[in-house]
Amino acid sequence: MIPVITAFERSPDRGRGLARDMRVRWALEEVGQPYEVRLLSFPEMKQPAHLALHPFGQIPTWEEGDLVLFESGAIVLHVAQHHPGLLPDDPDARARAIMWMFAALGTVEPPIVDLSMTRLFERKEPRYARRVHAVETRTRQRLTELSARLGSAALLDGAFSGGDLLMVTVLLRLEGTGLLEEHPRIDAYVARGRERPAFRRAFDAQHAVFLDSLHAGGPPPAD
Ligand SMILES: N[C@@H](CCC(=O)N[C@@H](CS)C(=O)NCC(=O)O)C(=O)O
Repeated sequence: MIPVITAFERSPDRGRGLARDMRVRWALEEVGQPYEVRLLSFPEMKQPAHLALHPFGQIPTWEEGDLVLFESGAIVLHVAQHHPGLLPDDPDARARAIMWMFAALGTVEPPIVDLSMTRLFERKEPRYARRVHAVETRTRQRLTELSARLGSAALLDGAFSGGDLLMVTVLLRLEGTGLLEEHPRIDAYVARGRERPAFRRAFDAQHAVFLDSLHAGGPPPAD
């Protein structure tokens, strides 16, 4: 059965691959599984039909027969558990790969999302500069710690895993901020992720949605 995922009809990131359907698309491309995409407008995401799938009215979701999932991390883990390619067979290595998936979403993503939301929505607030500085400091700390752990390794723990996939998608949000460049090892790590053919296929697929949205009625609001 071909799963159906949801994604923005008009992504606010203008096709930069930062919306969370990107990580699900990438996981499916890594394991070679076909999928379909149902595009949603913002109003549609808040309608009862979508809220029945996703209690918070967000994307992505996953529909596969009777199974409905939300939360991109849970969806990527589901893909990884059902298809070879994203989790090692060795039980200890598998547990560590899942640990890195949680670390990406639970420990590294929060300050990064906080930083981009602050820049997006608080620019006119009186304490904007102080707030950005504080969130950048927290982000830098995580990057310093991650870089120390990565060391000279190409990947987080041996072979490419769902942990790397989620970590790279989380770090991608920092492109253009200058923070990645402060950590050449992490910068190179993200570049290695971007160079994977499966990443490129997933990126192109979501970018095509952005290009279609331009043809359909003008660009979405800039982020
Ligand atoms: N923790 C959730 C976050 C989902 C999320 O924030 N999705 C965004 C797009 S990347 C969204 O739907 N935003 C619109 C909204 O919250 O109304 C996940 O990883 O799936």
